[in-house]
Amino acid sequence: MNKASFLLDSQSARARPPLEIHVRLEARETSWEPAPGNTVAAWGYEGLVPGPTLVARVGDTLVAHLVNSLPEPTLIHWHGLRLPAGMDGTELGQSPVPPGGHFEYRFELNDAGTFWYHSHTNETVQIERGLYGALVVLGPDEPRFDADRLLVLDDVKLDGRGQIAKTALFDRHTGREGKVLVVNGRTEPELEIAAGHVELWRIVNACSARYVRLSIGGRPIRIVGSDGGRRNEALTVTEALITPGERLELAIGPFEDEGAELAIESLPYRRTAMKRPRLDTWGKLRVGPRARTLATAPAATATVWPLVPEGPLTPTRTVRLGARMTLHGHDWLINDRQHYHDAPVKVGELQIWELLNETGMDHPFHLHGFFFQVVAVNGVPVAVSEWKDTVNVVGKGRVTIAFRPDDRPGQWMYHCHILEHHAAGMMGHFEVVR
Ligand SMILES: [Cu+2]
Repeated sequence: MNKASFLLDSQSARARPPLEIHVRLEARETSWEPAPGNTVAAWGYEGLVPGPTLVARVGDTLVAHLVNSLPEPTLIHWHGLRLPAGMDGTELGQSPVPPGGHFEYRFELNDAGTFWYHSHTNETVQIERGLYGALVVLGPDEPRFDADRLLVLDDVKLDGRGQIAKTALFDRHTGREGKVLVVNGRTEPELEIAAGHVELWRIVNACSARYVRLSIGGRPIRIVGSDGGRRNEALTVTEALITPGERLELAIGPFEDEGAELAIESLPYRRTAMKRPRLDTWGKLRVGPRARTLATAPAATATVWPLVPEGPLTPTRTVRLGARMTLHGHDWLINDRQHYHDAPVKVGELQIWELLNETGMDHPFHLHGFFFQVVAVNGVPVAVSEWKDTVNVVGKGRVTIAFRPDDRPGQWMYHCHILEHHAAGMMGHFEVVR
């Protein structure tokens, strides 16, 4: 185990007027040492894996200068951000930035929460090699925790020479999972929390396909936030599923037993019949000497009002997640098509989409640019208390989501966040029109 802190400097940004934050994100070849003694050829923003952690406040303007020093085109997608369509960083809104080219992303940060940025070109290669990073946006009235930590989870698949393995045919079907588990780019971190302390942990699942059913030694933990910031009320659990693309904000502690060692692990989860579920260890949390807590109650800071009134739900659209066998393996489909061209939606018009999974495998559904509410699962209404941009749809399952597009017309997309499924066609695009 390697001692780590993963502390986020969330204090300095807290009490200051809104700023324009300028960052340079050069995508370039670099070397990365995920495990001690194992250096791999990687791609990183500013040569780092993950890329620089960006910390900002609601009301700030982020100006990110992408410089492409890779041998192939690239783009940066700002996952979860409500920004103009032209800044979303997909090939729908801009041309890929060629080698030697550059692009300036500029947008205001409207929402507090834990977000991430990543390549949106040839993702199965570019994200796997390290082109991702976190963006944390602080709100005006953040509750106080004894520590604010960021844990970006990723898995890396190495070949026999200890280098990042090439894409295999099987990856296209099941999604790529690697045996090397890294948190903020490092294996086996060991963290310490003082007995009596309550910390905020922001978790990002940056894996290509791996589902994380997170457990901290089986202890009760409280979910205080999700993709779109804080929940209405904290939800106490002993495990939490985080699918690729999703984020969770957790209140960890207080633990009373000084000296205890808790495993940070993911419990077995069966997302497909093709993979045997297994327990994986990400790291360790040691309970250190007792210290006085300064944390305030982490509870309810958000007021998330349900978009849809109680009563029967009539979907405005059905999005079917499907697959078909082909000569080169599987194609992954939306409404029987690869890269489905969906109908436009109108600014201000309530959208109720039924996501219908026709396959036997789970798919994490990601909508670009707009937060949604999960209003029903398998037709059964659920209480709304959070905003999401990525939601798991279990094999043969049905999830109903609702959102109301605000005035940001343009081309947008949704897709499965298992990167290989997205690449193999499980993606749709639609226009938001006035
Ligand atoms: Cu999928």
